[in-house]
Amino acid sequence: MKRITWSFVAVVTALFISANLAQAATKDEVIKRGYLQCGVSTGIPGYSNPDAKGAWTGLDVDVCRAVAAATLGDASKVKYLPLNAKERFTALQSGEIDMLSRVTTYTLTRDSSLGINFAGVTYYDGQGFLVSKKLGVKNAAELNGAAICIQAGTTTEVNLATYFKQNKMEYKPIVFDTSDETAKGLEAGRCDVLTSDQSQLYALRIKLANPDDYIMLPDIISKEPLGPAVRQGDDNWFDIVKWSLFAMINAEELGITSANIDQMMTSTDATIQKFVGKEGIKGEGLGLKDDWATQIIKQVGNYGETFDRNVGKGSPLKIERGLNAQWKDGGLQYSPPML
Ligand SMILES: N[C@@H](CCC(=O)N[C@@H](CS)C(=O)NCC(=O)O)C(=O)O
Repeated sequence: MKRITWSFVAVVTALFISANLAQAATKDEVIKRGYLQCGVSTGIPGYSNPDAKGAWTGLDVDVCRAVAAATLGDASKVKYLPLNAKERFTALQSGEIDMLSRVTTYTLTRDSSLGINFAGVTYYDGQGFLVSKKLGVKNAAELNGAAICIQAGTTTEVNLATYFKQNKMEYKPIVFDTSDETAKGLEAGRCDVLTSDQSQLYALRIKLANPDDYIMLPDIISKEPLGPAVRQGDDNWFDIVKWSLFAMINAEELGITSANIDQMMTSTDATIQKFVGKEGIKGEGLGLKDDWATQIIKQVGNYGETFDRNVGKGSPLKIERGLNAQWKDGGLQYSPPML
């Protein structure tokens, strides 16, 4: 009896210790290593895209940079790992990356059965259709019998099947592993239609030799809230990624920008003082330096700045804020308060 009791205590203690070790692991590893390993796409302009010299930019890239600024005090300390849709979750599960920031839709199945947690929404999206003008169709209801290019291992595949079944239509899926192959499939006429999250369709269109030969249909057939994900079992790291994104969203709401952050340091406004780490819990709750949020804004900018520069009016994509506007402006971007 006594032995059973002791082995029970030993197991519980071991579980408790391993849970705590897991909790400390990712942040400590990143700090020890000196850089963050961030999983991104193989190349989607505006979201995560390398230039000719291999320098990465994009909205998803800026989330990696924000986490590096918060954790290491330096947004440039990131190693980007390009991953196609099929590879992305394994890379996170195996520990090859510390976080995934790659146009990835937050769904029940992924959040509950892959050992990962979504840390928020960087971009509210929906699935659309990019169609060759030659096809002469005006909306998705006219796509019966079309050959449709699509990427393997995505929510896109599932939504497409559901949509066509519900509408009693047929289609021929032409499946590729990377976005470049998918776009080439459209250009080569292997398919008449390319379907994906609408943001990626805008991004892929600018990569085509003749973008004006293709039109975006008005239909949106799904909800695609895209956001960063981390491994389960490391609550501190989960909080760091979650609050790095919240800090960017909050800063925009509070009017804190990369241009005025230095003046904000001397603000007497209580909410701003908490944001810049002069009052309140500062960095303690996340186990970071008190200037963690300040560094994000200084080095990366607030959510609105990164949206505009990468995908919005200051970028070739010129995407409207739409659902991604602040809640006060009729959008869905809403951060819990940093009190
Ligand atoms: N949001 C969807 C789709 C994500 C996705 O992988 N989209 C393709 C669009 S073609 C892409 O970005 N590919 C980039 C790549 O393979 O690197 C999901 O999470 O399943």
